[in-house]
Amino acid sequence: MFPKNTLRPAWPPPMHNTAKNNGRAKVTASPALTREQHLDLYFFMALNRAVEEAMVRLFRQNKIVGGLYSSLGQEAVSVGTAYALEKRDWMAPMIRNIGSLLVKGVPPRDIFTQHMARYTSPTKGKDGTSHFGDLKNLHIVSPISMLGDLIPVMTGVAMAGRYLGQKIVAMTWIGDGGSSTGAFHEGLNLAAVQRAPLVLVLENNQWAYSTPVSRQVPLRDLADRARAYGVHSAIVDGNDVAAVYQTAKAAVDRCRAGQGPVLIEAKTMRMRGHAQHDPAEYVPQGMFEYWKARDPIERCEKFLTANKLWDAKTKSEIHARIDGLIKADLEFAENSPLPPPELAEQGVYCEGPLCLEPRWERPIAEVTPPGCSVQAAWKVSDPGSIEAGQAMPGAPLAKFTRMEKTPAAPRSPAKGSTKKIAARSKGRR
Ligand SMILES: Cc1ncc(C[n+]2csc(CCOP(=O)(O)OP(=O)(O)O)c2C)c(N)n1
Ligand SMILES: [Mg+2]
Repeated sequence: MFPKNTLRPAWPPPMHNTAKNNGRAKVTASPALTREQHLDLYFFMALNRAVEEAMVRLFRQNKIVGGLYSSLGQEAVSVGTAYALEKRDWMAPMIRNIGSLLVKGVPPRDIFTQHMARYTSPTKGKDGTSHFGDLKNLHIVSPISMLGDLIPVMTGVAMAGRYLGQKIVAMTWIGDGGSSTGAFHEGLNLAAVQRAPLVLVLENNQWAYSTPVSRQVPLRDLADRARAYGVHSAIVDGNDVAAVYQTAKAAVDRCRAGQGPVLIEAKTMRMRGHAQHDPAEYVPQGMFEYWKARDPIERCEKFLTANKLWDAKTKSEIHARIDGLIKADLEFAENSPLPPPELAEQGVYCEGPLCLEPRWERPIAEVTPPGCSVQAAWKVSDPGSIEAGQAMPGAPLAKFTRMEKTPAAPRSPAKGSTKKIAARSKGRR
């Protein structure tokens, strides 16, 4: 048990000071963003929200197959971090990172068809959530449901890139809850010791299912976990998209320069329940209000207006573009068929150049039936049940032979008396 006073209250959350970065060395500031970059970040956040709003409507119409997880209020984290990656870089998103998929180049239609399990989806209707990737073109590794497992996987991707001399950076995301898994710690340590070019975004959205951070970690800042492994870390206001981007860009640059992995803790808030089934009644209402007032999209809008980076016309053009995209891609998804039944047996195993092919050391014919000289079955006469000696159907009945009473073998002469040995072993206990 930790002493009570080391647990920080769940709410109100201690607001971090991004300038001081909670005592950490200040992240090297990237050059200020251009107007285009600011508008891009806004576009992707608004698109992220529009895609998810459309999917909530689909869910209510019973058209979504499987779970639907909301990233409402967290758009700046997905968008700002992924925006720092280059085309050649790799990423592995989690369930609340639809924004990062959009930034990397996945069209909304893939996200709709995937969640609706349509034949036209990236997994051809085999999976109902965001378990898909694109290894060939976009360099996206599919999410893994087991929290934390993507960290060693992406460390491996980062190391492979370095091995191939590609100067790539790998990025993945983890939640506050996921940062307590063994795989998180093992993966982070591996990345640290290998100095892998890995950016790990720790999305601290204050909740893991219904557990507040303070009930699972006795730390004020989850970024402190990186210190245990000698990993460079930064804390950023996860609802400020420009700050998220700048922090992520500095981390990516650092990785590319060969300075080892970086962990970024983005403080934000899950504004919905864990998934659609969860009304999140356990969250204090005031906590929602606190974070609603810091909504990343509204904050970005205010910033763009205050800095005269857009006008009403630009804003409506952006939204018209988003509306058009959503309408066309939704129509495409709704009109797409479900997969044909015979597809169930296809594409289950890896095919193509990325597969590990068996290396046959002997001619295949020699080791595969019927030509093979070795019978590929054991001869078993007893099924191994609790009734010892029961014969397998068709197998010859086992013979029961009475054990002959054999005279006991003469004992080797004892070094000490039995009493002495007993006394010695007693003393050892
Ligand atoms: C190793 C493992 N344990 C448990 C789960 C079940 N699970 C799925 S999501 C989740 C909560 C995750 O919380 P957090 O990491 O904070 O991410 P968030 O949902 O807040 O984005 C849990 C416990 C899992 N998928 N993997
Ligand atoms: Mg969480």
